[in-house]
Amino acid sequence: MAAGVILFPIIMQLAISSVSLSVDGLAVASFEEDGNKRLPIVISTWAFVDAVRAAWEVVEGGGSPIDAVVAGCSTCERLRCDGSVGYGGSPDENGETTLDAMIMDGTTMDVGAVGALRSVRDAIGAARLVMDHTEHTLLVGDQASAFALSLGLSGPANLSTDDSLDLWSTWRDKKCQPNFWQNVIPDPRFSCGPYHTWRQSSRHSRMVQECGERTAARGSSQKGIGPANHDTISMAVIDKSAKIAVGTSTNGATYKIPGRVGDGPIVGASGYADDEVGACGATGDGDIMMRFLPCYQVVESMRLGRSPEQAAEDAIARIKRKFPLFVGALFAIDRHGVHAGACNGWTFQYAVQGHGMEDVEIYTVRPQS
Ligand code: SD4
Repeated sequence: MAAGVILFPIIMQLAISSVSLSVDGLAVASFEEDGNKRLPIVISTWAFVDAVRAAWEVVEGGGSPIDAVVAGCSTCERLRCDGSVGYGGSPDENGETTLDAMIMDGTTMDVGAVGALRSVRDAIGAARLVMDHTEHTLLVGDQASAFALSLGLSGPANLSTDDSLDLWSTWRDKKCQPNFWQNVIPDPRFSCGPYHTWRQSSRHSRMVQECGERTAARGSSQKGIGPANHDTISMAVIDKSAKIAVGTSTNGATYKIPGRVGDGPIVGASGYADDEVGACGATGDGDIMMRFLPCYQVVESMRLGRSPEQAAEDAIARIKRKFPLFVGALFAIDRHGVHAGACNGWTFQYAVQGHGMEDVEIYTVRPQS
C-alpha cells in the first residue's frame, strides 16, 4: 500500500459482509442529514490510491465525471495496477494479454466498451472513443483495435511483458493448470490442449461424465481466481452537481481461453450509473458475475429505496445463492455519496476520496465466514 495511505479496517460482519461505517467509526449519515456535502467524490475497487487521486484531481478541479473516470482508469492502466489492469498481465492460453474496458455516463446513459482489445494499451480511452464517436456500445477484438488506432490511439503496441510471458511459460510447464475448460478430453485437470468434445471421439463418454462431476463442484478459486490475479479497477465519480460516471478497465482472467471477454465491458455487470440513483462498480469472477448483472441490480435496488449497504449485500447474496463458492465484490454509492461494499470468497477493499477528505481512504470489507 502506498505510503501515506490511511488504512481503516472497519469491518461489519453482516448478512454477507459490508461496511457502512465512516472512517471515524460513526455510522454514515443519511443524505437527509448531510445533503450533498460529500460531493464531489471518487470511489474505486481495491486500494488503487494513485488512480483515485488522479480522478479526484480532475473532478475537484471542475472536470467532468467522465474525464475523471478516464484519468483514474488510465492511471491504473499505465501503472499496471496489481498486474490485473493494463498491459503485461493475465496472459491467455496463447500467452497474449488482451484488455476489456467500459465507460458509462450516468446522465445520458451513453456507454462505450471494448472487449478482447489487442495491441492498444489505452483500453479506457478506446471505450471512450466508442462512446463519443459511434452509436455502438461494444466493439471487440482486432476490429476494436483497428477502430482505436484509426481514431488516433497509440499502437500497435506489444501488450506482453517479460513477466507475463514468464507466467505463461510456467503455466505451460505445469500442464496448463489451472484452466477454464470442462467436459473435454484430454482431461483438462492433467493436460494441456488441444481439447476435444466427447462427440469428436468415440471412446471417452465415461471420462466426460467424470469431468462433468468435477467441474460442477469447482468454484472461482479452483480456477485460480483470487486476489493475486483478479483485481479489476471499476471506478465511479460524482461531481458537485451530482452528475455520475462509471468506468472499468481490466486485463481479465489469467490463462483465459483466447477470445474470452469478461464482465469488464458488460454494462450493468462491472459497472452501472444513473444520476437519478447512484452507481456501482464490481470486481471478481466475471464469468459468473456477468450472469447476474450485479451493478444494474444494485442501482435498481437503490432506486426502490434500499440503502447502498442493503443493495450491495443483496446483489452479492443473489449470486451466492446459486454459486456459493464464487469470488467477487462490489461497491455501491448513492447520488449523495453514501457508500458501502459487499463481497464473497475474499476480503475486499475499496478506495474513496471525497469532499472534505485529506486524502484517499481505504475501506475493508470481509466476507462472512
Ligand atoms: C474478469 N472481472 O474479467 C474481471 C476480472 C476482475 O478483479 O474483476 N478482476 O473476470
